[in-house]
Amino acid sequence: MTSTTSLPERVRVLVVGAGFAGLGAAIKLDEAGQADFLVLDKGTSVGGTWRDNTYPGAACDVPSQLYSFSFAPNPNWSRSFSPQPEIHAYLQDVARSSGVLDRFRFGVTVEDAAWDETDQVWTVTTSAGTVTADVVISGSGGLSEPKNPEIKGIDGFTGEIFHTARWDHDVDLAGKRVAIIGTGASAIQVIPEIAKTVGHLDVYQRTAPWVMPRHDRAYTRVEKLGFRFLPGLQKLYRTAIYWGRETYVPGFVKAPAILTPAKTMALANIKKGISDPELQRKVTPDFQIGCKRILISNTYYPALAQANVDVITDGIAEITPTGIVTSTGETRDIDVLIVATGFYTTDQPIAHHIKGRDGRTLGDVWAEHGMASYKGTTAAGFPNLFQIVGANTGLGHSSMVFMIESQIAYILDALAQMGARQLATVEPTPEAQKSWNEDMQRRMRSTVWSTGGCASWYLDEHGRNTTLWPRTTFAFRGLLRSFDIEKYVVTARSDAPVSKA
Ligand code: N01
Repeated sequence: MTSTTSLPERVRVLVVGAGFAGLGAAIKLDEAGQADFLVLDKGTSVGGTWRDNTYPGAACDVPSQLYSFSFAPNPNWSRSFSPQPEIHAYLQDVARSSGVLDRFRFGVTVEDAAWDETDQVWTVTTSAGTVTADVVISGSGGLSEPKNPEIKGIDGFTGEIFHTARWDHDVDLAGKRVAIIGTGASAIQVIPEIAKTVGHLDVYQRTAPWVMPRHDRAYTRVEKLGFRFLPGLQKLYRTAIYWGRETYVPGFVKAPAILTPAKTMALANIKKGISDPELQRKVTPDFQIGCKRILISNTYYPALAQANVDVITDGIAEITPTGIVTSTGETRDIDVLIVATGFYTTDQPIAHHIKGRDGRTLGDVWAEHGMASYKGTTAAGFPNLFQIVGANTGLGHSSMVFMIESQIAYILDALAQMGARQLATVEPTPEAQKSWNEDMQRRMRSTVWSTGGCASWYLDEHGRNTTLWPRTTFAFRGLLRSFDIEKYVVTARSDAPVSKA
């Protein structure tokens, strides 16, 4: 992979991030003949979250068939739910075969981006120098900045400590006393793997998650041959899974009673994996299923039932140099502390480094009214900035790749229209953005995410859901099918301001 850090002074389009979003954007820019673009990533290869999350047990909890670009099907999936190394390998293969890797610069951290109103360009400061760009496409990810818990004494812990998203493979857990904080999607994948080798594992659970059975299986030889030689077969699988999810999920979001059978299955999953009634009680959730992401695992509950694993539901009062003290005063010494405490979602650190037309950062703007955008992709006051996986584009039920491809198509159309109309800038009108966000929040009010009696990373500090998409993915695709320039303020290349198109 290219790893040089020499950057051009100026490019037409700068793409930040080399995950599904950045790679997909690069391929489509290339296909569209947009020759002058550059992709920057702080890591050493493509892959984004699928490069960074290397914890034991890391795997996709969305079916493999949905986890590829529509233009690059992957006949090599080994299972119905792909393990992380396979997804990372897939993205590397796609990057290599698409021939765009010479536009990527790895090991380059984007530090700041500021809109220059005089020259109508973005000035982007990076660890390898400054680049100016007419257009910035941010593909830095909605779940990419790990969030460490703010717990008294944590900085003074003298043992090994790391976040699941930054797994320290140099630490050998065999025989060690290990604690893990968190029981979300990452933790429930890690726990069964490490419970096999650690001496003792303390699982600090603040909220018990709903965990359904995982219908995972290895693909048969016949299926694999079919995927390779009958491309239609993979398309059929993919379409069936999409439609299955799309018809069911929007219903449960509004009418959680639809999930009663799922709740029954999740409760049976507890009973199947755990025989101790006290432990069963501890891990039984106390909120409406669907309010938080529904997790899937066949191995999580059996791992919790192992003799070398304890589930601790008392709050954490303090972390000492050698262990954890709970709110009841119990102290447990440990050698290694793993934090599985999630990511910055509604207050993304990168937003504080993107400065718009009036000198305020996206973070400043969001601090006032919460994360907001137009169509999850553009933002008033931030000309020529396109964010893939922006506000209200996340999914709990289906593939983000579908959403990402929808956004890429919208951005490519924006660039095409800018070219055809000789425009220097495009920026959504404040009215268009306001109306879009009001519609999002109106739709959110009656969803299980708002009414289900849980706190989750979907909601911001004001209780607004600014992360998830409340409709079908097909509706999203329809709305982003073409760049609706009438909702944008544009300026002509001559720099003469032009009123609304
Ligand atoms: O993070 P989370 P995650 N003290 O935020 C607890 C995606 N993903 O990394 O529930 C004690 O969900 C917190 O407790 P509570 C997926 O979209 C996908 O697991 O807030 N505990 C919770 O238990 C997912 O939703 C895959 O009460 C604290 C946990 O830490 C998203 O990433 C795999 C605490 C955080 O759970 C995030 O998942 C993995 C504190 N101070 C992840 N702070 C796929 O398979 C937090 N917690 C595709």
